[in-house]
Amino acid sequence: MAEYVPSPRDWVREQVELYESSGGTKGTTLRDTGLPVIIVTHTGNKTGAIRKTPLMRVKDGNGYVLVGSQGGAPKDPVWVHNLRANPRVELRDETVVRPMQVREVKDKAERDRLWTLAVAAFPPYADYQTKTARQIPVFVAEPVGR
Ligand code: F42
Repeated sequence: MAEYVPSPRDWVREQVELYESSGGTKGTTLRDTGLPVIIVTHTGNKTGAIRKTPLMRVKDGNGYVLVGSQGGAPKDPVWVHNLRANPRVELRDETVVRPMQVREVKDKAERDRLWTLAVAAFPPYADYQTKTARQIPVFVAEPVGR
């Protein structure tokens, strides 16, 4: 079994701890926005360690849209590289935890549709895109059988 290595950022690590230790009943929203958050458990592409990343919840049917915005920072978040290398993840949405397969969305029409959904769920994503020269990566996570 790989080891779980928590985020070095205090607020992120603390959100993951509260979310998971409460079984998905506490710490499930982003600070004062009240908007829902999911937890994606994935594998480090260099260390093989278990990583847990909170992201905004953007639903598309049975699937979820994962947006690598990192507040409009100049570089993609590290978890984006992890998902590209290891697309099998576990996704927690409040009390429900499911294995999922992740795929990066490259097709322009599909990305445009999902981006619109993402901005509707979390409007600051639009501002984050204007802050950075990179195109913010978008993934879909879809449930897989156990
Ligand atoms: N970030 C987003 O990008 N989008 C969101 O919608 C979002 C929502 C959100 C909601 C609540 C919340 O608490 C946080 C939220 N965040 C959101 C922030 C998100 O959880 C991440 O913290 C952020 O995107 C930064 O991701 P990151 O993977 O760059 O995290 C850094 C701080 C980090 O953990 N770095 C690790 C470290 O130790 O420095 C690296 C961990 C890692 O995966 N290492 C790899 C490995 O192999 O283990 C190797 C790394 C490599 O070099 O390739």
